[in-house]
Amino acid sequence: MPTVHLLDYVAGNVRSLVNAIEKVGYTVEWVKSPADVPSAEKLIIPGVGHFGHCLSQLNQAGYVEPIQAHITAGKPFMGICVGLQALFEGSEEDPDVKGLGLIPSQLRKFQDTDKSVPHIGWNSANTSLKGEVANDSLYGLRPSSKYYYVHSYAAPYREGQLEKDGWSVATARYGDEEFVGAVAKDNIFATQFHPEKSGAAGLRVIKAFLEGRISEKLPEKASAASAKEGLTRRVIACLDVRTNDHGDLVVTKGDQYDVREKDGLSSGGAVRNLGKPVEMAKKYYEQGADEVTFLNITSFRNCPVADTPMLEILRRTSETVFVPLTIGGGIRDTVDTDGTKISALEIATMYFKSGADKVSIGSDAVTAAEEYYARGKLLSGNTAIETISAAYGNQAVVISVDPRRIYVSSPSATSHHSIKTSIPGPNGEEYCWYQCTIKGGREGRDFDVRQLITAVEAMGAGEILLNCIDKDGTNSGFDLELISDVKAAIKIPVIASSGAGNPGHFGEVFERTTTDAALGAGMFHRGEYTVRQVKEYLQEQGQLVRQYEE
Ligand code: 1PR
Repeated sequence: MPTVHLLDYVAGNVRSLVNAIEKVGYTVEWVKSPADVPSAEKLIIPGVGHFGHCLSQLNQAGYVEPIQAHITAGKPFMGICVGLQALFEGSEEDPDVKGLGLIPSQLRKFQDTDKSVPHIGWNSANTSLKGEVANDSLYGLRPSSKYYYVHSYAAPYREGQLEKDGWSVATARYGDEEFVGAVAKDNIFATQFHPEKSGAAGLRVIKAFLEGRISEKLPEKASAASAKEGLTRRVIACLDVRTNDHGDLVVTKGDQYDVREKDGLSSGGAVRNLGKPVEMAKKYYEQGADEVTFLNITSFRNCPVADTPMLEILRRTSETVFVPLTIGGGIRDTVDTDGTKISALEIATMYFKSGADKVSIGSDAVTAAEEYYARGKLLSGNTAIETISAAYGNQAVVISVDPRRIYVSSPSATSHHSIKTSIPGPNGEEYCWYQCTIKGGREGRDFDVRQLITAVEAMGAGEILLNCIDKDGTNSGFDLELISDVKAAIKIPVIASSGAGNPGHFGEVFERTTTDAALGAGMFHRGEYTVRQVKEYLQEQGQLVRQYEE
């Protein structure tokens, strides 16, 4: 098999890139030291985390010169995400750190006045080719396709500026900001999006780079005429995974977090078994899910951390599922079965190396946020949120919130942030506050969702997975009041979760709130609706969605 050299300089989450490269028929050889670079024919630099962190790592390890020599020698070079950003002179993210300077401009942070930052999700990469080549693709990029982006900083696009220096550019639009999605010149190609996480469209781009197919005619149906610009509505499938009473790992689903079968009026039967995690993830990928989330809802007690069955599930899933994978459950500092202390960062690293792109933190985030307030809103620097986001970037840290409504007769009846609700409580109460819970809803805290989300945003979380115990498994639609209240308080993206029972509920949450994504579980697992049906519905309603590509 032909080979490609991959430089993993931050112990990053490159499993999915390796899988994508292998999927298109190449094998990966690792660049382990600067001395390996000259023997590389094709070189890929993926980028994870902060611009400054990546560039300083490259500098300190002595990679900058060999990379420049590789590029000057005219050998194929590809940069991904921060790997694209490295080509620029510098970034607002870390003004004191220099980029490679091949492109004489700076990266800027997206404005967050009217949109969430980071920019997370599926967006375009439309080439600015003009004239005779206007209908050609650049490294397999198609105007009709969408690609997975996740970043807070971007190179603003100014028409003609890069082109005058011989660069071909593909752009995307986020709100009213147009930015560089990909660039190419001679032997250099770089993408701000993650092709390895962009389904078949992304695999096509990796293959075109590896095969040196810089430009070719676009198939007619993929032409610019069929393209719609902008970020799509993100639809996520969620799999709650746990061991059943026979010790098998199964996908389960609760009603208001109770995952046991109900026998007549009483609960407490067997754990609901809705299928096998790896097979179900693949099925949802093929139905067009934009992301797949696994929640390990029992954290597999009494098992050495390195043998956690979830690692194997991620390894196998990431071989066939080329969209972002999130894993939650048990991400916290812990003591292993042999007494060794293991940090949350080490656990997250194991998950990333097995194919996860993001980790989701539930209980530990509540504890960390409570401590943050107890310290007078001071960061400690050593919480799971802070350590993981420092190493892998904010976008890799999702906070899973498990709130429950507490009804009150008036706002003055509680010290917590409350809302007026259109769904009155059991005694006709017109107000409620949202209580944070831990341990899968088993323990309620004297702490509200507003306190939690503002604290975790300050601590470096990149996204909120907003469940709602009252709505979970009810098929009655999302808690729109909760979602709107959370969206109003923070800038990081929010994934609406709990209560989806049909495609109309997805339409409703995107129509009536500014949520960034919506997640469903039970309605997909029970086979009542497919992810494709949800997307078809959204499209009929005039919402922009990503189409699944074979
Ligand atoms: O606290 O960091 O160890 O993480 C534990 C994780 O496991 C948390 O993310 C928590 O939400 C999750 N979890 C714990 N117990 C349960 C349970 O159900 N007994 N599942 C549980 C939470 C909720 C959603 C669900 C949506 C959509 N699952 O993820 O998928 O509510 O469901 P629907 O569309 O069918 O209504 P830690």
